[in-house]
Amino acid sequence: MKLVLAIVQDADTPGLMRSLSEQGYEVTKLASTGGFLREGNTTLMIGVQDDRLPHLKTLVAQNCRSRSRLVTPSVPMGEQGEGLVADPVEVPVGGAVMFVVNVDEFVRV
Ligand code: 2BA
Repeated sequence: MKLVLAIVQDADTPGLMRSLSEQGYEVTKLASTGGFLREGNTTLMIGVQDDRLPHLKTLVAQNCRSRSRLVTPSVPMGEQGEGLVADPVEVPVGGAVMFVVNVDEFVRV
C-alpha cells in the first residue's frame, strides 16, 4: 500500500475530489499553504493499493491544470532607495505535486 500526499490548487480540489470519490478512493483533505507563494492550497492524503497507483496519478493529472501566478520579487534596499521596483515575474504552479510513500501498516479499528 502507498500513501499519496497530493498538493493541489484550491480551484482544482472540488473536481478532483469528486472524481476520486466516484472511482472509490478514500481521501482526507487538509488545508495547506505553499511556502513560496504563501497562498492557500490543498493537500490530499490518499491511501491506495499499489496496483491502483497509475490510475490515481492519471486522475490527478486529468483534474489539475497548470496556472501561472505573478510574483513581485523583493529587492534589497539601495543606498538612495532608487531603482528598487522589481518587475513581477511569472511563476508556474501545478498541475499537482505528489509524494508517494510506502505504508508499513494500515489499521482501522
Ligand atoms: P508554493 O511553495 O507556494 O510554490 C508555488 C510555485 O512556485 C511552485 O509550483 C514553483 O513553480 C514555484 N516555486 C516554489 N519554490 C520556489 C523557489 N524557491 N524559487 C522559485 N520558484 C519557486 P509547484 O512546484 O507546482 O508547487 C506547488 C506547491 O506544491 C508549492 O506551493 C508547495 O506548497 C508544494 N510543493 C512543491 N514542491 C514541494 C516540495 N519539494 N516539498 C514540499 N512541498 C512542495
